[in-house]
Amino acid sequence: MDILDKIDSPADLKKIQKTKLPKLADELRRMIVGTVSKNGGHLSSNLGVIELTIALNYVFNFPRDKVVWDVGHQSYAHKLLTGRRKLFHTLRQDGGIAGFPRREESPYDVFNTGHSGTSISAALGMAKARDMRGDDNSVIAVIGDGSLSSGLAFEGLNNAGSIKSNLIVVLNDNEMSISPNVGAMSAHLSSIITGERYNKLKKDIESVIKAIPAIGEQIASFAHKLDDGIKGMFIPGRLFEDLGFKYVGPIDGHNINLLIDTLKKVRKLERPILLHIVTKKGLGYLPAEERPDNYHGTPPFDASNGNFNREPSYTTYTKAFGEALVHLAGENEKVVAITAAMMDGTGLKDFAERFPERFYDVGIAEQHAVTFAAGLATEGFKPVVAVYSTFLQRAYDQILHDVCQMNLPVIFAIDRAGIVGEDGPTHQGMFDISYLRSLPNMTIMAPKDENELGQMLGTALTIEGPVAIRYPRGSGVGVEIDKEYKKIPVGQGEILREGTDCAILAVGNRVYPSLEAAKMLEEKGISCAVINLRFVKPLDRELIKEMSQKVKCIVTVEEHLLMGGAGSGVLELLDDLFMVHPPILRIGVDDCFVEHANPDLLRERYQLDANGIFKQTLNFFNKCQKKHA
Ligand SMILES: Cc1ncc(C[n+]2csc(CCOP(=O)(O)OP(=O)(O)O)c2C)c(N)n1
Repeated sequence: MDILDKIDSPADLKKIQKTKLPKLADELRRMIVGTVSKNGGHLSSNLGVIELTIALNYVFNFPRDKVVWDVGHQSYAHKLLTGRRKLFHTLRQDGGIAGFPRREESPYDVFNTGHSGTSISAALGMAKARDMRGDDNSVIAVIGDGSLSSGLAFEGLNNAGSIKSNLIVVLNDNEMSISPNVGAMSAHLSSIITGERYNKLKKDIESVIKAIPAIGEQIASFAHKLDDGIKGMFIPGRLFEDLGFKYVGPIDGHNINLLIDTLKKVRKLERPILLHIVTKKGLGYLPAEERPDNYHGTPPFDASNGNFNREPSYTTYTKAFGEALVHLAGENEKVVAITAAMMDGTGLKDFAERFPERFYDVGIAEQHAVTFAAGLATEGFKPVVAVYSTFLQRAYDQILHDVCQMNLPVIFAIDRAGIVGEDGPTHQGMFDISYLRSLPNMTIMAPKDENELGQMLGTALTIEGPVAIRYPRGSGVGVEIDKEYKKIPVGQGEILREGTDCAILAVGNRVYPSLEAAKMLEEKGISCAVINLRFVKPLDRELIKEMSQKVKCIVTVEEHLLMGGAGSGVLELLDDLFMVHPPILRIGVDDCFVEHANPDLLRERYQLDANGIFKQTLNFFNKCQKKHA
């Protein structure tokens, strides 16, 4: 890495001759492929913006100038050029550098991102702050064509165009979201790239003119001369111009010199600019070029051939959900599946192939996905919105206002609930119970294993109101999947183990570790019951009441934040019942954002694994005993 090794800041980059920059791009690519193949991470998106990142750091004076990376999954080259080269091998590891921009990590990361569509609004805020300060630094938002489909991005564009502040939006168009991009905006952008819109219009006009009897041919040849005029009327990017932006492009996003020259020109323009660059996702690493979706967010792989190192040991929850949904949709033609640009991630690929007429990928538009589902539900359909816990946060008002208030039967299949690991605090699914539990009409379930997930989905389809099923990222526990989807009585937990000293009330993926913890407690002479709550809302009042009359302490366990979680629900319930109940320990994560690290390590750290549950329960039980002694 002859050139990269000499770069510790953008000032070092600026000393490098322009002719050597393509070699630097190669070195950055090698470094990124090498590290991501070991640590996992976002590969394809990063490989696509190497030249752009070099050009931005070459032209602008960061951190006085500011760049906001939308989603932030493409910020690796920026990290490498802005002083984090020596730490890059720690990418996404415990205590290492984050996979997304972090203000806490570097002054060159001016805004933390992780969720799509925030860059334009944040950059506009920074631009306005600059104006109010009377300063003259540049502010740039880099946003992908996929993220441009999110409502927030449109809100930002709409406001930026009318405020007329000096702001540069770089639209990185690779025609991909995670999978190929969808929607009308995406079609609009492709028509700009291919020039189809203009060519089609020209052909249409010519054929209309030629059809005019006698003089048609003559006018057509005259019209040829007006070609430039017609082009001017239908310039690419007209949409952005109408929104108040100066549109520049489309230009080749891998031509460093062209990028540098263009950025130098547009930085002088004192108005909102939309620079449209065209890039190839995964460029420079063949397996990622051929299948950019496979290497969008990837586990470690063999860099020499792109092969993935390990398959999950058991069926994942995602796969079990996808298979159950296909089965249930085969029996019920009202079942419709909706994803917000996460077809593969949420396990809907088979559904999309089997029932294309009942499958909707709405783009990165969680708010729309939920209200769209609500509309379908008013007409008697059974929409299933498959979404990651963290991204559903964005659609809170839609769940409240458009689903729960009308008590509509929309099913939320909430994947990646709980700890997700290396993607860090923007992606951990730690809040869904709190934000859903407070909503009237909402039923919330959490399966203990991949088999129960299918049964809960079947059960959800029989409930005439909104239902959320939360389940974790990754492998199930390896149980057999039943052929039939048995209905679970609504609001009923299950006793998995009897006990008289304490009772653990566990949620979802914490049920099995709680069973292990109970066994360990038994070895210490403590008799511990374990309840699979199954329903976080409504809670099983009778069972919880019965348990609390029987045991000396109660422990709730959930992979979720404590505040407002299932444990809070149990406390509220027992308090509401006006009964004298035994002391309650709530196990979960206490009031913090969970950082990036391996999920098992995080579970150990937060004492959510079997050993942690055992230790916390033992301490608590002993404390309670002393108090009563
Ligand atoms: C609100 C939200 N929903 C879903 C995602 C998951 N996600 C991460 S990147 C991505 C695709 C982004 O596409 P684009 O902006 O075009 O960037 P590219 O990866 O193609 O460079 C998606 C859907 C997210 N980060 N935020």
